[in-house]
Amino acid sequence: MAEAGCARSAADTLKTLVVVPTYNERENVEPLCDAILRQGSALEVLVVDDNSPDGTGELVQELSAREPRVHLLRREGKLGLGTAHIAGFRWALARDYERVVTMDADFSHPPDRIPALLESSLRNDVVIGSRYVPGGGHEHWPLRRVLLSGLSNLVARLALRLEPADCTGAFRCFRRSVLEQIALDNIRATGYSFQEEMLWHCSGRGFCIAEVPIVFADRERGRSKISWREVWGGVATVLRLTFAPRGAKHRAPEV
Ligand SMILES: Nc1nc2c(ncn2[C@@H]2O[C@H](COP(=O)(O)OP(=O)(O)OP(=O)(O)O)[C@@H](O)[C@H]2O)c(=O)[nH]1
Ligand SMILES: [Mg+2]
Repeated sequence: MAEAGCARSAADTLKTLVVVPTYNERENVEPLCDAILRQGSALEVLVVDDNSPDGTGELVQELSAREPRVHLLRREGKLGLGTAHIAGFRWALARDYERVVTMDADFSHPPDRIPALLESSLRNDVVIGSRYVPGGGHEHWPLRRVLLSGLSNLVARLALRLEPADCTGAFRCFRRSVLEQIALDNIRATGYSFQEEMLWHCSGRGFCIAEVPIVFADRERGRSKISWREVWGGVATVLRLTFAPRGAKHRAPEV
């Protein structure tokens, strides 16, 4: 029988921090924060800005003065996407958030899928917004990006024995307990390959990982920050983890 009455969504009940790393995202950051906050009353945003020369940080500072659900964490320079995520995790763990969602600032990750990630997180420890499950995909992506993403995922799945179909995307939801148990200090990838390394730790610890479909859109405003340096960083991360012991050794320190 269908459920009757008023049901509140997970995005209205689970206190959630959406971590958005930014570097030169002035054109995207304000509409993105608005779009995120519209998805549920329990959502807040933390922008982790690396002193963007285009003034993204100043813009978010003004925004946070008007909107108490928007927060800014400023770092002194471009320290990498992976360390920005870790800084966001630590910021959330120092407060009482139940879930942490991570996403890019350029609207590639559709904000209207945040509620689906959170609903799935009621049953799963880690939820990935996935391009590579039925219903998912990407729009307007140049062939070289399709190939790079496909190859990176294949390598991650084969070499690191990761099960998710999308191991490289940054649109994810973590239960607080996951972030408390992963030894964040042990994560060495500072750039884009942080995504594979984080998943490797989650999988090694036996967390339940699910995927919900998303359609990834190519950025319309601002410029890409991906570089060959990130590609080689990814190769180095995969090689390092392929020969690293998995699981128990990566337990978080006892507190
Ligand atoms: N704080 C911080 N954010 C970063 C850094 N590098 C990239 N970002 C952000 O990370 C997200 C992903 O970067 P993108 O340039 O969109 O990378 P991408 O999605 O692989 O590339 P495109 O598909 O071309 O957009 C964006 O929100 C960037 O602003 C960094 O060093 N520090
Ligand atoms: Mg992007």
